Amino acid sequence: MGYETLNVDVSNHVATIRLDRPEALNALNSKLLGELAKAMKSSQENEKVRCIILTGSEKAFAAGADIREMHEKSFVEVFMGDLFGPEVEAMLRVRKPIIAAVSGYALGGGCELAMMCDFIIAADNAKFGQPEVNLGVVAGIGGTQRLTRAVGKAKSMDMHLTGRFMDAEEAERAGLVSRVVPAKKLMDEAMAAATRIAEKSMITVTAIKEAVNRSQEVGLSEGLLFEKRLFHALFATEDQSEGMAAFIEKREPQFRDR
Ligand code: CO8
Repeated sequence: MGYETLNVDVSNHVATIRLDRPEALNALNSKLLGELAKAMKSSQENEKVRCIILTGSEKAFAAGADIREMHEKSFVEVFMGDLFGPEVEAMLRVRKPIIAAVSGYALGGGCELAMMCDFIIAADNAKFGQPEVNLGVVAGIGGTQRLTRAVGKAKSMDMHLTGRFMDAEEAERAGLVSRVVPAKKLMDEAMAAATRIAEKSMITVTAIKEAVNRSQEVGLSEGLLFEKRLFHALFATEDQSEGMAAFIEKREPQFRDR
């Protein structure tokens, strides 16, 4: 499928979705978000795809929601039109792992989009921020909630209230990103991680994504019960028998998603 604002490539069981609006630093307009929702849905449905990488350009992952497109909208338009609601829902419906490979600016909706992915690998030139305060608004697609869960209340308040940017090193220290790599190696590192995930059992990978995401929604005892039930349930799969047999026989496992 051809897109105007994205490039999508599928190779080695990995779909790489690249945001491509260089003239606006990949600002998220309705066209781009609509296409992203479609690309995510088709990656979910494509049996060849076992992991997804979401990335932007070297200068910008995404510099936020498109301010030019938003600035004249009224409350009634955005509220009744549920601005970006369906597109965000589409992202969150993806059950395959999504890695955000972030280089340059990830601001506002860009930072929020990266946080909707399962983990973030940052280039050493990455800059994260929630500068909506400068525009007279608050984050709208998860910033106040996901950033706070990721880095804690103090730093999240600091970021949202001052609108300052956080560099990659601070983002790693704070727990927003899982690793920082040299900008030139970003896509190689992201692809290596995605390929490694793609080799695992999709059943196990899907269960892990569900369990870790559950930890963000429920209390500890509910989360622990959910995890234990999944652990027990995986004993019904051939991939569990294969994984454990391969360890004992000192060989690589051959997972078959069964
Ligand atoms: N929207 C529209 N256009 C943008 C955006 C944006 N968010 N960011 C950059 N651009 C455009 C610029 O207007 C400029 O276009 P032009 O050349 O035609 O003037 C081009 O991209 C290049 O930008 P700059 O010249 O500004 O580049 P600099 O390197 O000088 O600066 C910055 C880069 C620091 C990233 C700067 O562009 C900037 O501050 N951008 C805005 C960042 C921002 O405020 N983001 C938050 C937006 S609000 C938001 O994301 C809310 C999300 C929730 C929505 C939920 C709805 C329910």
